[in-house]
Amino acid sequence: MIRLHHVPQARSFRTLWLMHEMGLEFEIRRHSFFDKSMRSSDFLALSPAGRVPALEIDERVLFESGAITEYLVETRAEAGLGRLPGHPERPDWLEWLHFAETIGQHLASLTQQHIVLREDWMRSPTVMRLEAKRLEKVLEVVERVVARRDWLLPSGFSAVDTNVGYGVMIARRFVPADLLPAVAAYHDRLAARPAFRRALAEDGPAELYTRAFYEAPDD
Ligand SMILES: N[C@@H](CCC(=O)N[C@@H](CS)C(=O)NCC(=O)O)C(=O)O
Repeated sequence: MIRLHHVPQARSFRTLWLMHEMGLEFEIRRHSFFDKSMRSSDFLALSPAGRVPALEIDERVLFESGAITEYLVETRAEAGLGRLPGHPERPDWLEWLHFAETIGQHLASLTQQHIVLREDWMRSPTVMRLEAKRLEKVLEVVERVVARRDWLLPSGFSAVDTNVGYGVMIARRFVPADLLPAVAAYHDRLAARPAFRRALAEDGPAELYTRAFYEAPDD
C-alpha cells in the first residue's frame, strides 16, 4: 500500500501527479496548513520537519519531493519516467529535478509574503517585487528550453516535467503568463495530460491560492 500525505496545491501535488503518470495505486491522506495538525507528534513521526509531501511506501516513509521522485522512478523503472544512471540524459534529468526546488524557493517566499503573512504591516512590497522578478528570471531558463521542444528532455516526457511543471503551474499566480509565452504553452501541454487532470481532480479544496494572480503592491 502506498499512502501520500498531501496538502492541496502544495509540493505534494508533484507526487500525486507523478504517481498517476506512473499508473500506481495509492491512497491520499489530506492535511491542512492551518489547523496545526502537521505539528502533531503523529505527523512529525512521518515527516520530521512537518512538511508535505511524505510518502508511505515499501515499509518506510520518505519525505522531500525530489527524493520521492527519484525513489519512485528507480524502484518502478518500468514506467520509464526516470533517466537512470548510465542514461545519456541522466545529468540533465538530475539538473532539472533539483532546479525544480530553485523555482520552489521563490514560490515559497512569495507564498509567505502574499498569503501566510496576513497583515499588511508584516509584508514587504520590496520582497514581493524582488521575488517575483527572481522567479521570472528562473523561469526564463525553462522558457528557452520549452520554446524548442515539448518537454524538458529531448527524449520526451519524464518525471522532471512533473517536478518543474508543478512550479510552472503555481508560478502563474505571481508572474504574468504572457511574459513567458513558451512556458505558458508548456503549462497548457502539461495541463492537457490525463494524469495531470486526474491529480487536479483529487487535489482537494484550495486553501492556499484562492486568487488567480497576486500582484505586488506599490510601496
Ligand atoms: N524541499 C521540500 C519542501 C517541502 C515543503 O516545504 N513543503 C511545504 C508545502 S509546499 C510545507 O509542507 N510547508 C509546511 C510548513 O512549512 O510548515 C520538498 O520538495 O518536499
